Amino acid sequence: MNAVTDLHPDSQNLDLRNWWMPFTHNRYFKAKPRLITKAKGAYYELADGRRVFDCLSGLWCSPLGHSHPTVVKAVQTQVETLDFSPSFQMGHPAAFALASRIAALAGRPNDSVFFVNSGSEAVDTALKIAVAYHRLRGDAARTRIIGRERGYHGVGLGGISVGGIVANRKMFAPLMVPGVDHLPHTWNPAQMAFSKGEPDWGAHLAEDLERIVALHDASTIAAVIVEPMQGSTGVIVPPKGYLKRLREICTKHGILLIFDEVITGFGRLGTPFAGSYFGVEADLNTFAKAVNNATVPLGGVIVREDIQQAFMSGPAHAIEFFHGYTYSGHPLAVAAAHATLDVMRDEKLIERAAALAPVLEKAVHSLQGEPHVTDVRNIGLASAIELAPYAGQPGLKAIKVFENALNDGQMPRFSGDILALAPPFISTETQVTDMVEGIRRALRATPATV
Ligand code: PXG
Repeated sequence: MNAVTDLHPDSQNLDLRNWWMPFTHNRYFKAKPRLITKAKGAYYELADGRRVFDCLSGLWCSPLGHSHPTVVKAVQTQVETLDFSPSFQMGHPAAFALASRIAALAGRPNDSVFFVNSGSEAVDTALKIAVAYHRLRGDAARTRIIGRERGYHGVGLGGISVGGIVANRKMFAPLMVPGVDHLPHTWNPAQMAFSKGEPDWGAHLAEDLERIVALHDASTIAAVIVEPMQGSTGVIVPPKGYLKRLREICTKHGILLIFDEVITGFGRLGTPFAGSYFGVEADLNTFAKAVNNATVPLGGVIVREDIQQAFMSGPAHAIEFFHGYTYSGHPLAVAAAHATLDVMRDEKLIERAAALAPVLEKAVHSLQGEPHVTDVRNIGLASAIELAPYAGQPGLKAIKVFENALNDGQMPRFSGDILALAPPFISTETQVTDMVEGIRRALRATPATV
């Protein structure tokens, strides 16, 4: 029996049947369970006691590493002080302070922040705000939304409609939001394989938005939503000038631009948000994950001041936006966010992510030429390695490499035949280079055929 198949000492007694696991090969997993029992700093501890390096910062969400004492203390104190506070017609001070803090960090101190509990909710909230905004301004025909192929915007009905991953869409086609078009994705291996950072080729792909506008007329289009860097489908980095061009076309036609910053928000590119990295400002920005180091679910939407003001026209006693969640601005999530932002500021972690980015770039691109590797992509403290699939068995190669990596003390993310590496901001340079060496060994240990 190898180490992966026998990770839990009590696996005989643990009943794995009832938890239907999300985005997981449930049958494969339950035959070969991989159980995590603890986490501290940049490492997870598996049920057999082995420590593995957290190569994706959880699921892109734990840049401080795990159980940072400042965050732990903040949540402990909060649960004893105010464990829950209704946010419909009541409010608690820390949530207001957090909204101000996030707006300031985004360099948009007058903007509003709407709190939700996940990236999926943030996306659906942003789409609602965009469509309602146009209607409130008397532009009610602006209802179409433009997403992008290979986009991931969570699993809400809005998010899968604008998203561009066929497996997430095809089963649910009758439930999807009507009136959605998709821009082409920007990954073209013939033009950009093994590019470092932003590829030189591909800015012209933004012109496809003009084609969609010409097809439907700008007067029918509410918003364009894109991830500044496509995370889930394997760190697809925007070509130089692409996002700027999207911004120009949106502005020209009165279309709102939504950046889904669920992965890029709070430092992943070495800047607070991707907008500042690319020098392109969106009208609405979604966020989640790293905002509070994922200690308690939290997400949100940053809303440009005048967009929010468009909602403020009825009588003052009337609700302006019929939307919200029981847990919007949950005190524990908010406390974890304040603590996370304190740590990011005090330990200069966003600067550290920026400083580690070239270390990751150099290390991960040294995998060019290793077995199976057909592309390496990177930006900020994020990277992906594309593998040649086993003939007729898509996805299996990455599972094999992942299993070898886990046995080597590294826990990368695999999805399809892509591995993603986006280590915590607290990582040392050595941990980053060791991570890549572990992946190299895992690639070499993986057979060419099965
Ligand atoms: N938007 C973007 C850009 C995301 O990356 C979501 C929305 C949805 O967030 P929630 O909190 O509803 O899951 C995401 C989530 C991966 C991976 O391995 C990525 C995500 C989630 C889980 C795994 O790339 N992104």
